[in-house]
Amino acid sequence: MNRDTDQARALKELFEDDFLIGAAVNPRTIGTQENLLTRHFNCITAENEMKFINVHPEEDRYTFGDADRLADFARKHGMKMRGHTLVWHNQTSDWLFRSKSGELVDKATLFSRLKAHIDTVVKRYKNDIYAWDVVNEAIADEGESRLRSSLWTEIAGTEFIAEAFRYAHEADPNALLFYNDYNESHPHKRDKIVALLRSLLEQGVPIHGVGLQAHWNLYDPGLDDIRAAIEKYASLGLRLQLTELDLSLFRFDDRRTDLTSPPAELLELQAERYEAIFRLLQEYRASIDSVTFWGAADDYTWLDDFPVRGRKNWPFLFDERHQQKPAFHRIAGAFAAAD
Ligand code: HAH
Repeated sequence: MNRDTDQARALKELFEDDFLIGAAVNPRTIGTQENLLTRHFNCITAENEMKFINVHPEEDRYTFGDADRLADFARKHGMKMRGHTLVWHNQTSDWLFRSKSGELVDKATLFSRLKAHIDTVVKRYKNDIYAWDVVNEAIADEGESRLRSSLWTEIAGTEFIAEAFRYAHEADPNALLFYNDYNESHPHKRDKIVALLRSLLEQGVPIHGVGLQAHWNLYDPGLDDIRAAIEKYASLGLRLQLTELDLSLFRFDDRRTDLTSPPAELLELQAERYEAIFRLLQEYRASIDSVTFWGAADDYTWLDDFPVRGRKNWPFLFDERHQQKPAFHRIAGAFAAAD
């Protein structure tokens, strides 16, 4: 087997018959990671630059500079682009929910503002973006109530979800529209997500797929839970995409912040788990259209500050110098043999 960096096949080529391979990017990483991104990936997502607060800080002011730069990068390199995200409880401008005097607005006002936002953003990128995360993380993690409490539910109950999909579909009838969430493979939350999706489909809401964020770690979730989740979502007739894949070396609440390089035995576990995950994803390639990582290489990951601030993490297939890690070699070995 050829393990030479330059001659190894690109990730996007290993899976060209299966799914797109994406990476989240930002204005800095399209520079610092340009070679890696263009060699191994055929799709990008803006990490933050298309979120509500980034593009629409005031009612009468849109700020598209950074988002445009990322869309230009995709176009220049012939990469596809996913849009992230139109409705979320985080990183959303407070003005959206309030009148000039600071009171919460009524449902009709919220919906007309939401429609204007979605219309402007989705139309602007209709030639660049083929799939949108229309609603992000609306389901509650714990407990029996289905939806997460937020200003959205406080003002508009459950209806904002269906409305957002309708507005997005009107703005770009060609875009594929996704509901996106994390802890998507944990049975309790999974079943609530399935119930939401089923009810949207029953109402005739234009929804085409479910985004499995896939913020996973070496231990959790189990492969059986990932498989069961894929089967349940796929059984609804929806398309599946992994939208934010990363494999943390730590359990979620591990507080250790002393590591400055990744222990070899953890990189080996990570390699085994990445191989097992990609084997599973390939089994379900008929339902899965794309696998996007929430970054590209270990020099930059949101996990360095989440959920434990200052806990350096190494979640990807490429290291801090953009060299292939044991996990990349495992995948390359496992999937090159197949052709
Ligand atoms: C995601 N939340 C968001 O979708 C993305 O926009 C952001 O840049 C990073 C991660 C994930 C998340 C989680 O895994 C656990 C708790 C809260 C949020």
